[in-house]
Amino acid sequence: MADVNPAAIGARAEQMINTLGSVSAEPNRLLRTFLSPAHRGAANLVTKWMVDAGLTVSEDALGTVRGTLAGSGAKRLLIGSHIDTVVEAGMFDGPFGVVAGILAADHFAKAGRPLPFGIDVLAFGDEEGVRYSATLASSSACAGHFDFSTLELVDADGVSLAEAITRYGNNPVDIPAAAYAPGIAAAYVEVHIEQGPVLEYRNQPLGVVNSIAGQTYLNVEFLGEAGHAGTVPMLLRRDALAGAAETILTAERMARDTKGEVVGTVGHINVPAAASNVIAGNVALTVDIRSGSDTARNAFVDGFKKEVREMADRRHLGLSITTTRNVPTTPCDISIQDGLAAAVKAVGGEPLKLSSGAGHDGTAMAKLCPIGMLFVRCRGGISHNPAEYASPDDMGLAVAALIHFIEGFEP
Ligand code: HGY
Ligand code: MN
Ligand code: MN
Repeated sequence: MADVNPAAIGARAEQMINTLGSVSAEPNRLLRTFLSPAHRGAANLVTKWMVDAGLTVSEDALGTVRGTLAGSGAKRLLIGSHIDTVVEAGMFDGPFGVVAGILAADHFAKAGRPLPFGIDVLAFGDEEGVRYSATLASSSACAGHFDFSTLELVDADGVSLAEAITRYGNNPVDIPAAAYAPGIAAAYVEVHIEQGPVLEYRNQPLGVVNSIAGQTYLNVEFLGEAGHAGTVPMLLRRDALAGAAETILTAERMARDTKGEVVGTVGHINVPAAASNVIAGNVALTVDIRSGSDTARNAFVDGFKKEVREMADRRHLGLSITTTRNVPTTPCDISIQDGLAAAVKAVGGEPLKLSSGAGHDGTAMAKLCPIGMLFVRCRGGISHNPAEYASPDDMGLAVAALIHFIEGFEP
């Protein structure tokens, strides 16, 4: 690929990432949630980049921006990722997959010779699931399996997803039109930062993903008895926050005991009537449980629920545990893995295979077509953190590898 200059591409990628990274709901931290004004701003910017790259751009009812480069055949290779972020996010998680797709499509648009298939670059708006408890709404809609019951979910301000769609300028009745017709999508490929330390540890810029970890999300709520912090004897308390604290440590201990097979995280806790001098009567928390093995994850969930129930009984706490997400491990297509491995080699890398502990839109897209993922090294393995960083050189190699993959792809 004499006409591909990874260093120049990497410099362009860095400039695009920095520009997109400045589109935020807040001045002092990066926050872009689904169907928010910041999402609109990011979608407008991505649209401009896609038009500049010579793509035909459309947008569906869930705000997915789709840039199409027509090919001589009807099938399309889908390349995408998400432009929504977590709270106080890094700039690369999601956006680099969209930027990489645009730069690769730009390369073929300028090559002047049509590929035997089209390319669709997709910018999804709901991968992180920050605004609504469900997630992957936009990629699920493209893949034809949107869950219409999620339209009734409400955000922290009580705005339903249906209302958010309307406020964004769209109409929920148009959601079915977002789905790809059967037989059009040949494959879905996502380029994403690794969000872990393996590539850096192995001194490799790129890696090929073999599977995306399964996830179980539990919402755990305790009902105790609110009381005066100064007057209620310790033995007479039904302290919901102390029960929640024990639950957090139970998740951590049980996950550590699996020696890496399962990871468990409590990242959010809510104490509605929190006050320093009040024994908490009601507390809710979320538990994020993941594993590359569905058997191990499900066994962990059963054991964890049993321990939490026994603890709640001991503390005389009311308890409700609801499963808000249960996603099986998603394997990446072997032939796509092989194509990406050949592409990594072509740009001078060693095609390490990694499983992804992070979730991705590929999980939703796998119900539509075969999927693959290319990982890019990120500094310190840090992600979901403003310190998240991928070098221009590594990003340039990733786009060069993606271009090589596309050149060898046979739908
Ligand atoms: O949670 C995840 O793994 C993804 O970043 N949404
Ligand atoms: Mn993320
Ligand atoms: Mn991501």
